[in-house]
Amino acid sequence: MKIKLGLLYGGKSAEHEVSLLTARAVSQAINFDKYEVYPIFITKTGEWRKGNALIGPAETVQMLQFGERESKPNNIISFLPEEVSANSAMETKTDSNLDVIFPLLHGPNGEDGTVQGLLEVLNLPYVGNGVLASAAGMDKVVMKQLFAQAGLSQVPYVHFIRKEWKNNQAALLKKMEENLKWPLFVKPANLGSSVGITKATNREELLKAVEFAFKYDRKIIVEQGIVARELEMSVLGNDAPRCSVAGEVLPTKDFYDYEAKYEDGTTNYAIPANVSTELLKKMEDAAIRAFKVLDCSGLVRADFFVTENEEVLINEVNTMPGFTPISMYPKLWIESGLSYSDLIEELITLALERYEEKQQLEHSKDGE
Ligand code: G1L
Repeated sequence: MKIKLGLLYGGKSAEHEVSLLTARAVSQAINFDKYEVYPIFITKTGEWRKGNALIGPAETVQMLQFGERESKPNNIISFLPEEVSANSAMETKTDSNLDVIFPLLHGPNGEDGTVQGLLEVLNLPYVGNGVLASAAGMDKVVMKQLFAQAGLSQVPYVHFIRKEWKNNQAALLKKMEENLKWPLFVKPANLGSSVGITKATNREELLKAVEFAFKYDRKIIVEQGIVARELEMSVLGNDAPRCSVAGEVLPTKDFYDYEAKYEDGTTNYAIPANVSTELLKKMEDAAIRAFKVLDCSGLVRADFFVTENEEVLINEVNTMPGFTPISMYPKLWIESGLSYSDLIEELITLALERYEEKQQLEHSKDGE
């Protein structure tokens, strides 16, 4: 029998379209001899629409954006495996149940651990990071604090919430000006993409940048800008993760911003990056440490700054990186000898392995 795979995509976030394009790409790379693929489309207004099994790869995103009439009722309960909704003594999986979910969602309603939490409650295996890693990886401040704990080097930063800014603005400005060197990068703590980010080269710009970032989050982070190369590495696995070759982001703009990243296509990459064996080794060590301290599973893309004297600073990790065949994460694996299809296959296997292992755990004393 074929494995029933649910492709979960769309969603309320700004990256609805990216998600659709990614779902199309994944559908085109999946082995239909092995998997029966069920599309689960979340509309921009947040309605869930489960379609019939795809008969083959989706040629267009329109094929994945079915309307109300072509889909089953949008009821999350209909996603409940029967052993949860009915009787725990029943057979574990029935025909109507999905065996594994591939979530392709970004932003506050999919990348921050909430969708992963839903899938946990439903007791459904799913691809990629779990609740903890997804949530921790979405908050730049939490992530940095964990990285520091793991002994990873980072750029100096200051963080605060709106209330602290309101009450202690002078003290916070003093702290920033004393501890950080210009230019500064002001960012909302909680966003996956680059919205709300501004560069500030003096106090006046800093004040504006802080106000701007507070439009997007109640918590912000101010990082010291540095002159450095931007290198990235893909990590794949569960308990024994491994690293791809390194890639380098060669920005043509002032900094790697939202437009450069998603819209104008001006960013250039070097894959593989031109790096020494020692530098590669330092990056691999840091990428694995970051993966472990965030308790990642499946995958993570680790982003670094590398200074002139080859000091490796971790910038962030992305628990749901861009995932079309031309995105950095898959490209680094393709360059490392793992095709896009094989990468997808491995991620699904890792999801099932993690689920099986978790099922073996006891939930009470002596398994009562
Ligand atoms: F399921 C995986 F493999 F973990 C996974 C899920 C989602 C990898 C990458 C992504 N990425 C995205 O969903 C997106 C950033 C393309 C969404 Cl807009």
